[in-house]
Amino acid sequence: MFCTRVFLPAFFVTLGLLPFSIAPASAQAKKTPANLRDLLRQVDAAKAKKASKPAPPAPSFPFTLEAARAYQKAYADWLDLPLEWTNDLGMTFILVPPGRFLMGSPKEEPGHNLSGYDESPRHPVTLTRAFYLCITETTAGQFRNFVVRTKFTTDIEKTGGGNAHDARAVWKHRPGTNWKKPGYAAPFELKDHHPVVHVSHTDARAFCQWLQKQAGSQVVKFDLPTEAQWEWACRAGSGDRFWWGPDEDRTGKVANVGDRSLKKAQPAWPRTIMPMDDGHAFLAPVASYRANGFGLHDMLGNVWEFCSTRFGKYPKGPRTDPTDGDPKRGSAVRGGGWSNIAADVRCASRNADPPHFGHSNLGFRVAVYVP
Ligand SMILES: [Ca+2]
Ligand SMILES: [Ca+2]
Repeated sequence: MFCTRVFLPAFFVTLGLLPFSIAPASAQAKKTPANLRDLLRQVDAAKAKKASKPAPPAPSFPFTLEAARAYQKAYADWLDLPLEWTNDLGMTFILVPPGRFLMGSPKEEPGHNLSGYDESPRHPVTLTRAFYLCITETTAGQFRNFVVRTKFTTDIEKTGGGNAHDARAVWKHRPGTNWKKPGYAAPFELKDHHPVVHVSHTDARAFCQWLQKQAGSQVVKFDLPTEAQWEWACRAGSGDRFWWGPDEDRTGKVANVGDRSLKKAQPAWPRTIMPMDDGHAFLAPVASYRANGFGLHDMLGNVWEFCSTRFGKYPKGPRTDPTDGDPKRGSAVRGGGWSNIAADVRCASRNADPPHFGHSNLGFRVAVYVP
């Protein structure tokens, strides 16, 4: 189930003709996966029921990929909620259980604070509630469906273009770029299953609000993850630089980063690149790379992801369910993208962007909160 890739036929998505009960093709052969209506029914039933036994304890951090999967499954069973479910747009959400972890990175971690956004001090964070997180970044096809149905105009379209790299990796305002035309400096054909880019934090939130309206229920809440939820979900038990361990990837199988494929497409790219060929110079179709311990793809790499909360300096002490950092700073963005190397694509790497900013390596992922 951790390899589930569910994409709607481009035809339906492009025309906005989304049958209400369409089941993802890959799932039809097997057992029908839970959908939003199943989730709402189970949330209702779970609310009426009293817990007969205590919640499964979170493994002590750090923990292994196997422990992450076992705990996640046990927690979903305990809540009497589906481990994963898929909405009518083909977005699959998986349960991320609560727990305690160390957020940020130690000073000796290679790449620590490289972007100028402070990852210190590493501090304990407790998340008290389970939530669902989409196993992939939001795709261009999913976003197109929203645009077609609501006649939505993105911030970047309003301002005539977003930010994109030129052939020499200088990123600047590029007139005419938008979510349909990412504006890469070498040939690229945007497909429905690529992550959407050139969307602002405001646009991402509008998409979540539309999903909320489509759900026809206020029982569950669609939003972006908080920065702390994002890092806990990305780590999936890992206390290392990456969710797969302490070492930079050399296989090209776990994250889409700035590598030899990028250099081949853009020979004048002056920045350091990763030594492997991961197969994608720019955006990769979502879920092209291996999932982490919680079954989430591309938490590191492909596109940076907006969080719901604002960037801010970390406190010295422990925190529980942290929300906004500094209200004067931009929204936290996480995970690094196709143009970055390992130092920027770590579990603790941070960045921040203002509410109407968009870029060709910046997208988002949706979270769903259950009562
Ligand atoms: Ca790449
Ligand atoms: Ca990502």
